[in-house]
Amino acid sequence: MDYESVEQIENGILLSNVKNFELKHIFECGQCFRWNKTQNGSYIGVAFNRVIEVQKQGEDVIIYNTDMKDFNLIWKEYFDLSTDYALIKESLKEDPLLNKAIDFGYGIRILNQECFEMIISFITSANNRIPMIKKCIENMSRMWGKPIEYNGKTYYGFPEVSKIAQASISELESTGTGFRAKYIKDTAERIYENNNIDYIRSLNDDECHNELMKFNGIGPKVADCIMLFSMQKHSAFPVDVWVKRAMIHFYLAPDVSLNKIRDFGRKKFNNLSGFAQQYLFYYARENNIKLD
Ligand code: 8HG
Repeated sequence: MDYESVEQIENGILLSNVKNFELKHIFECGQCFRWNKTQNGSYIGVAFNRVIEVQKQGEDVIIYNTDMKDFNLIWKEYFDLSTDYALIKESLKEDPLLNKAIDFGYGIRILNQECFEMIISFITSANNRIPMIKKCIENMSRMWGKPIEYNGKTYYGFPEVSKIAQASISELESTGTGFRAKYIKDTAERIYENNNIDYIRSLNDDECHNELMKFNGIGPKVADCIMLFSMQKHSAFPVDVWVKRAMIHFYLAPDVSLNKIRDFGRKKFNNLSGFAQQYLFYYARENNIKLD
């Protein structure tokens, strides 16, 4: 467990002596799209139809606008607080090449986010840039999500499956998703009809990956992101251009297809592949590494 104790405070909860928890690393490592930094250095985000604000004070973490009930029900798992990241890092650091990436993003934690939201978010992510993906998701939430007030501002929860399934393609396009609008609608319709996310999640990693790829707009990379960020499947190794560059940079892996790099990474890191991928993605993107 990566914190010592938790207590209720006036407008939230306080976690003391939290280890392996850096706000910038967690919220800016590419895994989430609904978190924004405030002027005082805290981050405000929307998840599970709630708005929370997270702040670090020394080794303590304060989560505002919540209570012990929601902490135990939602946030403890959302922030993956029962996982000992020191163990994961120690094990991954046996590989000396990953050291540099881990030292750089030492406070990363994999967030356990909502499946449907991740499915739609990562369909939106295909050939897209993170600031644009964030805008699309914000627009969808504004159009079909539940309004939530916090500190005089209105935020919006991520829409229910039915809302996106029933939206028109042109409405979906108007959120900025472009050619992905029809995939989003089709996938939401199928999930609405079959109600099969829990089933897909219950499958083993390889079967889950195959099943996700049956949806329109979900290829190997998008399926891996969904599995890693919302289904706790840690053998997932999503390879985008940044991870590809990092793998070539660190491992002198040959410049081959994304699928070959995926196989190479999964063999190397096994059930810690997803974590390794996140340290690599963050390192490569923040340092803008290029191949020479
Ligand atoms: O966390 C991520 N890992 C990987 N491998 N790819 C990601 C993550 N987050 C994210 O948005 N992407 C994709 O990378 C979306 C987009 O295609 C690109 C942004 O640099």
